Amino acid sequence: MERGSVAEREGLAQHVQAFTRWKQDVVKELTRYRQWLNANGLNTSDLDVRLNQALRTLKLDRILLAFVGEFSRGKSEMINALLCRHYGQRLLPTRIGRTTMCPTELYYDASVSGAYIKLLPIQTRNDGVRLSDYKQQLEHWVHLTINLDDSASMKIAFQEVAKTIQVTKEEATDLGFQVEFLESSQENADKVHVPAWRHALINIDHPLLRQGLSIIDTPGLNALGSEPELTLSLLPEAHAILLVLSADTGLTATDHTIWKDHVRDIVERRGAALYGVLNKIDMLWDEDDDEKEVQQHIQRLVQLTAKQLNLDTDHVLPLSARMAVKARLLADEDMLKRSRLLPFEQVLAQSVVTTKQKFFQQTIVKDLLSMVEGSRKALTDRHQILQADSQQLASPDRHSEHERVILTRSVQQEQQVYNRRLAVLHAARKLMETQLPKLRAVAASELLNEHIKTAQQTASSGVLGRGLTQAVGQYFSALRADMTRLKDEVDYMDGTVQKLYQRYAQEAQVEVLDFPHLAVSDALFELTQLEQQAMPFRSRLSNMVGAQKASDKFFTTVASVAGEVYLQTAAKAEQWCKASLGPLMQQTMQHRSRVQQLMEQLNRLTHQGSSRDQQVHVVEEKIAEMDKQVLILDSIMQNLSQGGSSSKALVEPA
Ligand SMILES: Nc1nc2c(ncn2[C@@H]2O[C@H](COP(=O)(O)OP(=O)(O)O)[C@@H](O)[C@H]2O)c(=O)[nH]1
Ligand SMILES: [Mg+2]
Repeated sequence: MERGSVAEREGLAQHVQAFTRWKQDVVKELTRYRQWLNANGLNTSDLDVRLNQALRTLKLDRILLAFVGEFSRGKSEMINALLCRHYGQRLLPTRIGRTTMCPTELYYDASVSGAYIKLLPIQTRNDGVRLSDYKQQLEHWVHLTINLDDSASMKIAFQEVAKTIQVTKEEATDLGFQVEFLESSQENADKVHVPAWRHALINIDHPLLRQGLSIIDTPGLNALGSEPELTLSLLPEAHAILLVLSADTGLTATDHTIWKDHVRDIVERRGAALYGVLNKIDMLWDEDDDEKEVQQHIQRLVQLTAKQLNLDTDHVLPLSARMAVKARLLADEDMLKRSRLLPFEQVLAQSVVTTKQKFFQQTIVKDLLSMVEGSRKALTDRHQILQADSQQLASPDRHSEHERVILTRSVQQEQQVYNRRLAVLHAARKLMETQLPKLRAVAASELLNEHIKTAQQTASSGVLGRGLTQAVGQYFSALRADMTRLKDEVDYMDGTVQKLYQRYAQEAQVEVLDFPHLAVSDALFELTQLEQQAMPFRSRLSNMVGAQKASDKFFTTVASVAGEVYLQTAAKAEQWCKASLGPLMQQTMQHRSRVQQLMEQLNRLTHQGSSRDQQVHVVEEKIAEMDKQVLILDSIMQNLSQGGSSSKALVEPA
């Protein structure tokens, strides 16, 4: 057990823990429901796919916090403040000057044993392979084991992350760095220091990380500018971005550039929560300063920063990371309070954890509830029929011949309706089969490769710098043109599907069902945003002398990040096309089981040879069994909508 005051118990760790428990509860109910479906022979492939998807989303779910800012703003110290209580010591080394120039990810992976640091050599930038691909090939990384019980060995391991190597200025440019911002070598005037590692992955067992929190610590501006993938694809995955500033300087020109070129558009594109953190507020106190004046000064700083970053004032958080670390290590509540760490943690918890839980409630839980409700409805329908059966059996003056005639007629009628439903469904399926190739023709990997090739030709034929700008522009136009065609196809199909559903409803004399829709416009928006995000890199590279290699690599990165959006959308369109008839299929199947039930009933009536008592008994047993099943579903529904059986929900159910 960790030590902890009342205040500590309201911190980030507790929120994250409660959220994890909540997710586990949802998984538990989902599993119960699946078992129920299987036990009752009611699992369809359509339902199973939906359940599996939900399960995967819940299990893989992580909360990602990204720390962004110029070096020495105290990002590493802030991460220490979040994590140090558990270890009783600082985790990351903090130093004055350009220390960690290597982006670092901290997480816990339960599938491997032992803490480690994995380091990707900086030279791998030369081979044009994306970081995300290297993450799949861990054999290319240098592996260091860390011993969390031995602080000296930990220090050495973490210091390795900050190691630099000396390369010539040309080599540094090829690697994408702006030479004028690099430290020169003491021994050789032609050489400069660059970080030895391109990226670090740190796997450690910490309660917060164990619960699914991951942290990205990014280096300053020059390192961000030299690895476009961070801005274009890693940071956009974050749920909250913390732009770390120093309270003693406020927003500087470099801070502003980081915000403008690397943060602002991500927030627009992905809707991540953005916070400005004013660190080092302890520097605002002098021995004899009046407390009230200092607080007022902090408040003014908060307001100014909020205005500069276009944020609400409650998104600017004053903090002293150094004080917070000290306070946690000494368990000094007073100091902890002055450090303002807990309000900071609470805001994070509120914005990330609560928002996520709400999102899950509105998507996965809602979807689950509607599935369970569907099953319950099917059960109660059957229940009614059985009840009618049982009443008939029990009534003393039954005219079984008359009943049989009526029942036979209704079986025939239902069978006809079923056949009509099936006919519409078959026609619909055929239509979708002919549509699928049309979707594939407007957006596919072969087309994407063509666009890349054409743009690469433009890049190499143009004047340096200009060529790159033209190539990127041309590439994005081509992608957008395909996406627009895809959108037209999807919209057209959506209309067709709508008509099919109407025809089906007419034939079956039921209400028109709702079906899933797909918004390709989201992808179009994302492409536009991505192109905008690539803009600062383009101008930076065209201003860099001798940056041909860096330009080529930049294009490869942009092309592949945008290509992912393109291919994912094409895949989604295909999935959508296949899934759009799901509700029709499910209803048709339900109708089939209704016809079967009526037939069973008819059967019972025809074979009245067995004693009436026996029949009554069989039906009543069935009803009792069904009542039990309804109760199980009710309890699943109740647990789901109340936020789990064992834990207290963080937010009110939607
Ligand atoms: N006074 C003061 N110094 C801090 C604070 N947080 C960090 N520092 C110092 O600022 C320097 C840089 O910190 P570090 O965490 O390495 O910054 P990073 O480069 O942004 O990761 C170190 O000397 C830290 O001790 C703080 O809250 N107050
Ligand atoms: Mg650092």
